[in-house]
Amino acid sequence: MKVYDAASIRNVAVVGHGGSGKTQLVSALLLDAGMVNRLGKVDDGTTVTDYDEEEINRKHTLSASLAYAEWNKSKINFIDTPGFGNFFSDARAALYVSDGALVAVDGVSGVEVQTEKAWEAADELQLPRLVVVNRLDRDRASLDRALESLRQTLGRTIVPIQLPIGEDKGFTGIVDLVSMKAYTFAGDASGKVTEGAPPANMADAATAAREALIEMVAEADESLMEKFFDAGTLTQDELVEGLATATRAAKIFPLVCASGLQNIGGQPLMDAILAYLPSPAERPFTAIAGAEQVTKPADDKAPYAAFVWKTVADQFAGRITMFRVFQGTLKADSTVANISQGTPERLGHLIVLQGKTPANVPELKAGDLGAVAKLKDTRTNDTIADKAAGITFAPVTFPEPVLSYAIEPKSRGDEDKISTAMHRLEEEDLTIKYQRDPQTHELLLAGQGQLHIEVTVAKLKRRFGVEVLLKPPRIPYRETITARVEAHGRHKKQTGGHGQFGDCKIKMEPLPRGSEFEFVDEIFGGSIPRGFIPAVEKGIQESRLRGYLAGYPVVDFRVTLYDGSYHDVDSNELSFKTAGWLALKDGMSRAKPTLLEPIMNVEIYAPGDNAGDLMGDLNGRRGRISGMEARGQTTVIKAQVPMSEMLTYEQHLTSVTGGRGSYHMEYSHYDEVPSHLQPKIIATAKAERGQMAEEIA
Ligand SMILES: Nc1nc2c(ncn2[C@@H]2O[C@H](COP(=O)(O)OP(=O)(O)OP(=O)(O)O)[C@@H](O)[C@H]2O)c(=O)[nH]1
Ligand SMILES: [Mg+2]
Repeated sequence: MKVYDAASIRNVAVVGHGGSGKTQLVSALLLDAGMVNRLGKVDDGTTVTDYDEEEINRKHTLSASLAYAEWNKSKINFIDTPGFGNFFSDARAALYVSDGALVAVDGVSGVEVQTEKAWEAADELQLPRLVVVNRLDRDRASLDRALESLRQTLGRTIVPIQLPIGEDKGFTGIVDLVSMKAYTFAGDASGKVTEGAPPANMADAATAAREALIEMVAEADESLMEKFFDAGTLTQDELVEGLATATRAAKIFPLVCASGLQNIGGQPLMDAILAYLPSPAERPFTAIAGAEQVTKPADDKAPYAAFVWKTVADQFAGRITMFRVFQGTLKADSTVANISQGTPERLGHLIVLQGKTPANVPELKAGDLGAVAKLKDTRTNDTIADKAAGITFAPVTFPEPVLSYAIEPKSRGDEDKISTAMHRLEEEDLTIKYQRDPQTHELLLAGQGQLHIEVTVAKLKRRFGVEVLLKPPRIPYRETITARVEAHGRHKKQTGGHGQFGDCKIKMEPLPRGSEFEFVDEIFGGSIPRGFIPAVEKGIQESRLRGYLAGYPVVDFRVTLYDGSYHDVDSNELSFKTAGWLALKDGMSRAKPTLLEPIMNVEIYAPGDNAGDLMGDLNGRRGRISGMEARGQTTVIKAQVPMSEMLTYEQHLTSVTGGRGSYHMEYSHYDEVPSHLQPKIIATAKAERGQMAEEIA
């Protein structure tokens, strides 16, 4: 495989909502560039980038993957990313190592939840973008409507540089507004393209759209604006240059048209990537040198520095580490330094990936994306760099898990296997957490949502041969108090020789939501010797974390220790710890304890027709609707809903909207559980954990 240098590389993250056709489109582009010789299809499980069995079964990308197209003497590296919210962290990491993004929207639905999330993530990186209105061959697809929803939500600077020839079933090609050429396709998904003049019936529309484009380009640059005012238009060169400059500066976002399934629009799309998105040579990268942020060019002569953006735990090849070389050149069969771990790593074969298929390269130069198998200690987010480079890369932040299930091995004795396998999976997916519940000793698997957990469990089975049962997700309830009380804890034991004696008095009072816990020591005059006060606090802490009503941690309150007594001989730490424990228990019995539950911010996107049904349903789920707006055909509903009511939402939304709705949620705050719902939660928790509470009491 040929080695490319920065100026002839484009790194493009393909992002957008689930089902907007990203994987299918990449598949078409790979055929058009001659990288494969037939059109892989998502529906047949034959695409290059959805190669994982789980992806093939579910027909959704679950993990970012690499592909490349050698096009017009350059190499375009595509990162096909998942559109589902549960897996979005991979898209974020992909954007971080790209110089531009291809944002896909569906020609029928327009902008959806994850389109917006992807756009925001690209904004944070000030990443140049092309927008592709995709699946234009579908019934009711419309560039105008999609454009309206794009401009309404993402900004007025999205501007078509192509118009579709025909719409829905009649979609046969595109008119390029810069060259004013038409590209028509054979209609057999072969990607065979014929260049010609725009159809006569589109002449007016194309001229008008080109003028709008010229105006937009002129507006993005003062000197072009002057020329535009003088001449009333821009020259062809000014247009081409101006558009490229404004796009690279992320001032304008050109829009193109495609159908991945019919393989329409591929060649002009790749031409647009080369023409308008920057190469690594044109987009300096950001790194950290000491305490400062520095911006540096992709110089392949500089000391090497690479960033690991993804790790895959492959069952055959072992660990595969994917990185971007930001500067310098990495050579196969060399030893490099992992700056983050402080260890050397031996590189074997350097590879570039076409989906799962590796091709060896002797070296990878600044700007390129590549991978290496079987590194020992390297993890996602690590910097691999020559010390002389003097830089590291800021890590990509991964979201904390929002949902947690208990898992149980199907066969006894599999627990060790689970934990080995889970640690491998945690390496490749930084958004899951696996741990043992310190209280119930259950194995807990936490992730970004139901689908994410299911996929993780499926991977456990397929790759590591461990089968587990999933138990209903645990809602992380909390307890708190609603009344101020004084309480007393006294521990006294008279045995044969040495006795035990500890005695303390506390005040307990509620604090505002989110304040967790405060301990205040107000002992003056030595009613409890200094040395025993930490023991009292420890007893209270332990007791608080064990909960009172249902075994959930007690939060948002203050304990003030104000009095007590001791015995010269019998008092010791354990006695005072026990006294603290008993005091809290005593106080809890009168402090009117109550349960708190997590409330989620939820955003739902659905066809307007379903809005009424969905709002009614949200009321039933104790949701508070905070906003609703129409965006083209889509309605966006914003609400706050208790987490416990959202566990089955995915299925509900799918069935109401026939699969066209989507939603996104994140943790907002804790709120009191309505009193009529508390007894059931307490009874369930007690049934699970009660025994232990009894033992302690
Ligand atoms: N009619 C039509 N269907 C398409 C087109 N592109 C993709 N599809 C279908 O839409 C579905 C989703 O396509 P994908 O390519 O998997 O979409 P994606 O954006 O990669 O989805 P995620 O991986 O979940 O983010 C599949 O059933 C495809 O066959 C298209 O251009 N036209
Ligand atoms: Mg996909």
